[in-house]
Amino acid sequence: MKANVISIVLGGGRGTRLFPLTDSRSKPAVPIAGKYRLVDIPISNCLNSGYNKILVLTQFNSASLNSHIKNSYHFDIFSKGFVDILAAEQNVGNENWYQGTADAVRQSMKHLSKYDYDYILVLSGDQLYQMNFRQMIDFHCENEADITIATIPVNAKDAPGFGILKSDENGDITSFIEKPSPEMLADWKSEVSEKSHSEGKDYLASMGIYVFSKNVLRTLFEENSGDDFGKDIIPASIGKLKTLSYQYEGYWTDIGTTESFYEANIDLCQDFPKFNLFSTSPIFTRARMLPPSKIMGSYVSKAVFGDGCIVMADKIENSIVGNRTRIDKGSTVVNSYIMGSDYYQPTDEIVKNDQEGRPNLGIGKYCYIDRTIIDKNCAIGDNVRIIGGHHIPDGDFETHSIKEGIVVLKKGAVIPAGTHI
Ligand code: ADQ
Ligand code: ADP
Repeated sequence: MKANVISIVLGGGRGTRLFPLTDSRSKPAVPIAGKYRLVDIPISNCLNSGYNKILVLTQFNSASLNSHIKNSYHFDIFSKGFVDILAAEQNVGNENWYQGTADAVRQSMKHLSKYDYDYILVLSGDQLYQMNFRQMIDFHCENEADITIATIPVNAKDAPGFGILKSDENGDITSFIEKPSPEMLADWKSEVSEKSHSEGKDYLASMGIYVFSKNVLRTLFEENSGDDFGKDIIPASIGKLKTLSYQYEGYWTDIGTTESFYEANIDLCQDFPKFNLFSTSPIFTRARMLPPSKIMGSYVSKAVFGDGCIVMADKIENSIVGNRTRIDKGSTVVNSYIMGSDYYQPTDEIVKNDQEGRPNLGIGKYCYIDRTIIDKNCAIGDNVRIIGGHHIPDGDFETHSIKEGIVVLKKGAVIPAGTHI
């Protein structure tokens, strides 16, 4: 029998690691892969697993998140399904923003009381993976666990960025350290398969995906005032509650920083991306009724296009071109992620801008764009060169930021003709 589950997507703290993409929107609303939003990933995993009661917790309730959720996820009235947003600032002052992952869930418990559920599935909002949660929940129920943590083998370089654990042959977690230093891991041994050991993945990491039995979580919150699952709640449960490791072997990556976000997007353009967009388990998003993309005279290789694009560029390579992107003739876009535009400019506006020398939405003529993320609704004039790379130092400017060699044009930025970045 299918367990009665409510899913909670942790939609993000202040999202500073993704700034400036999170400057005017909450993290779950950040566009990925040319036509989706970050939040579509955990929501699609839930829906594909058969769980359709979903709450998204976010620090601020941006208009784009609201409209995306409202317009994307409609349920049959008989299904009892929903995707609702709970924003921290709706009920408390700014200083009472969710203090951490556990605090976010703790503050939402009063809203949960109106729903019927036996298990809570807690998910991160900034991970790219396809996972059937049904198998994890069944594992939790069959083993009568109090808490089940999804885990994945990682290597020594990545281990300090995660919660690292040891488990016994039954999957019982016997110790857990949140973000251990390399010294702490010196003589650490996790239970991983021979295959994982042979790939150098000797440490078992928490994926930040948890199943709690309903009353267990209530009691934990009553007895523990900690704000974080990884730092406080999980370590306090080891040895006291039946806390199991559910090992996952598929592709999973954290996309919480500008660099990991960029890499995950560009990987989608490769011959065999680690994350399969073309899978039988669909990623749901808003149905936009846009026309197909039109490409004229361009050399295109390893490129992923959203809908409704008009492209006359010379060359597009190793790049994602998001919905409604317009790229004029003579331009080259390589190793870049263009998020696209929210609307088309009317023709008379385009003509007027051309006459008065103002850039139009999209990318003008004879531009060269490399290693750049272009947020939505940017207008880039003719002969603009934007070339990212590790040669340029980090910085924050009016129209763009530079992080780890990746140039990020801010939403709605207007880049005059001839600009070089
Ligand atoms: P981190 O990913 O570092 O470690 P954290 O940054 O706290 O943990 O975020 C987990 C998720 O919750 C992210 O989606 C984040 O955006 C969101 N989040 C953070 N603070 C929030 C808040 N105040 N309100 C709402 N959402 C918030 C965690 C675990 C580790 C584990 C890694 C796996 O603590 O043990 O290894 O996830 O990525
Ligand atoms: P996406 O989900 O990719 O952002 P949408 O189809 O949701 O695309 O459209 C984005 C939003 O842009 C819509 O809410 C739409 O109302 C808004 N929009 C439409 N025209 C304009 C405009 N001229 N200026 C700014 N926003 C606009």
